[in-house]
Formats: sequence, C-alpha cells, structure tokens
Amino acid sequence: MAVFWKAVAAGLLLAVCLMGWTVDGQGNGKKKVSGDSIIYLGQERNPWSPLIRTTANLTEIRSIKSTFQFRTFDPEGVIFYGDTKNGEDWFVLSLKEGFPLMQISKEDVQVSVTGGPKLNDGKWHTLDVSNRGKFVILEVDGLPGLVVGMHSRQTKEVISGQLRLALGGILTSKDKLIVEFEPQMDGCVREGHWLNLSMPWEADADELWLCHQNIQPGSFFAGEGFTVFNTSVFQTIKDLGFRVEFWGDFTQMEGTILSMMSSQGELLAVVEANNNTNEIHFTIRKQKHILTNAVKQLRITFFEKAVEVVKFLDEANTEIVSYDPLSAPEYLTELREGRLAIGGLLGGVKDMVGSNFLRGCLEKIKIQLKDLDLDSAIKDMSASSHSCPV
Ligand SMILES: [Ca+2]
Repeated sequence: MAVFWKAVAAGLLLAVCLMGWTVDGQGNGKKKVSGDSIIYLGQERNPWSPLIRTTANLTEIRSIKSTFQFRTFDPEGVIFYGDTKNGEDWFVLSLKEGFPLMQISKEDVQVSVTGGPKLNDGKWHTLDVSNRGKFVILEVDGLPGLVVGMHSRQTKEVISGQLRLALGGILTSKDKLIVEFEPQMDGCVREGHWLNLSMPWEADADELWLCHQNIQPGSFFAGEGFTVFNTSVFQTIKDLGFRVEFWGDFTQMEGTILSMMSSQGELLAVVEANNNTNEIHFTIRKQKHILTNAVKQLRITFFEKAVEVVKFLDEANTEIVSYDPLSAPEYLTELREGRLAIGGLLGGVKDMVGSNFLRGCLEKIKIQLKDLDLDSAIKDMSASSHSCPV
C-alpha cells in the first residue's frame, strides 16, 4: 500500500513541473517533455486521453510527495492520474463544481473524496499530494485540503513493477470511476516535482499548446474552431421561447458568433461580427439585419411569432428590436430540434463543417438562462472553454 501511494504521490509531484518545456523527438518516436514545463491541459484530443505521460519502475521511487501549481477557471475536468499493476490500482485527481475530487481504487477498496477550497478562481494554486501511512493527503496552498484514509484486508504490497503517471487524462477505463465527470480541463499546470523522478515525459501530440500568461473568465475562439450542441439538450422554459445571451466586447470580435440549423440542414439563424464595418449581422432564415457592434451584451429570444433582440449598449441603455421569422409557425420547433454552434457557421447536415470561425472572447454565454459550458459540446474544436487571454 505504502509503495502504491508513494508512487501516486510521486506522480503528482512529477506531473506539474514543466516550466519552459520543449518537445524533442527521441527514441520510440514519442515527443519528450521536461517534467517542469508549463502544460496546457485543454489541448484538443480524445478527451480522456492524457496529454503527457511517463512510466517508472517502483523500485526507483524514494519520495512520497508530489507538488505542482495549477490554474483554471474551469469547474470540471481531469488533472492528474497515476496507477500501478497496469491500471488495476489507480488514482485520479480532478475538479468537479470547482472542488478537488480524489478517486482511488486499490485492490478491494474504492474511495472518492471531494471538498476543500474551490480551485477554479483563475489564480495559481500549489497542490501537494503525499502519502503518510494509511492516509493520502492533498494540501492546497500549504493548508489541508483532502485527507483519505484507506485500509485493505489484503496485505500484499506491490514493490516491483511499473508506475504510470499521466496529466490531463486517465489510463484506465472511465467506466471504473466512482464519480463521473467531464474530462476536458481548460487549465494549466507548472513547476511540478513528481516524487524523486526526473526523467522526461512523453507527449502524444507533435506540438503542445501554450498557456496564456494572464487570463480572464470567458470562452476564447482563436479563429480556428467552434463548438456544436444539439439544441434539444437545452431545457424548455414555459413562455420563454428559446433564449441565447452573449456578453463581451463585440467591437473586438470577428466571425460567426452563433449559427443555428434545423435537422434538415436549413440555416435558421446566424449572428456574425464584422469589425471592419463595426456591424453585427443577424440573419433569420434569409433575412439579414444589421446592428451596431457597440454593445456589451446581446440577448436573442426566439418566440413562436417573433425574434426579439435586446442590445445592451451600456449599464443603463438597452434597445429592443423585434423581427418576424417569416411568419413560419414551425420555426421555434425546428430550432429546438436542430443544432447550435458557437464560434462558427454550421455546414451540411452530416459533416457539420464550420467556417467563418470567430476570433475573440465571449466573456459569458447563457442559453435558456443557464451558463453554457463549452466542454459539454458534442463537437469541440480549438476553443478555450473557460479562459480568454488578457
Ligand atoms: Ca471542463
């Protein structure tokens, strides 16, 4: 048991030590990454797949403590994973609703524990995972965070074999998790010290994306991708119709903010920003309307017989415009059974290929009065779900 925890703690230590990392091709063709680099965990990939990983022999592990720094505005996602016995015994550290969540499976015992301080405030926090006797301890910024005590009737200790460590994903089946969560984590890890291990980590990707030096809450689109949702996942609210709200500096945006398509492939609504003309183009079916982009917030509500746009010019001033969606009574139904994209223009029915990708930061997005988490999209390409560069 002790060795397992030692190994896990070592892994934690090791996982976050990547300052100024470089990726070099070596040996088995995998890219090598220094253990003390800054690592951006939100890079696009199979969402459960680790961004970087490493393997060590248990006999090499002498330290029982891993330390790293972590920064995010994202309330949910995987941070760190460690295992022995080829994934039979494992440890996962993630966030859920902003709180740290540890899940551990060791022989006949499975535990999960959550609590401590919320970590998704956009500040760097120092996390420290260690093993003391039967306890696994997570400290946050030098203060006690989570403590798990585990006792197994099986006394056989693993003292040989391999320890695997991974950042930003897991190496066991997600079906084994005690508490389910969405894996994508728009966060960064740095200055990791992983047990006493110093060997480089392996990256599956050829290039690792960079962490922004300073961030603010929001969803950042770099002009290279968009996110897609089925409209039916958003709850129906009596008398509300269908409401989409955006906050941000629209004068700094360029490209498609919103597109909505029926299940038959007809574009029902498109909102595009043009910072050459300082306009926002709002198209309902084939009718195009032009709005100023000097707004702080845009609220679009689709009703049965009208589409209402509220422009929030500043704190005190709003303008309301009402449009007729060509008097088509099925418009709202088609909208609710179709698809919705943020940051790109939906294409054909099957491929959902996007275009005119958005460049800019949407500081907040609400659909049907609830904050939208881009990590819950059915298709997600190249958008930072919870942070914008400052
Ligand atoms: Ca997330």
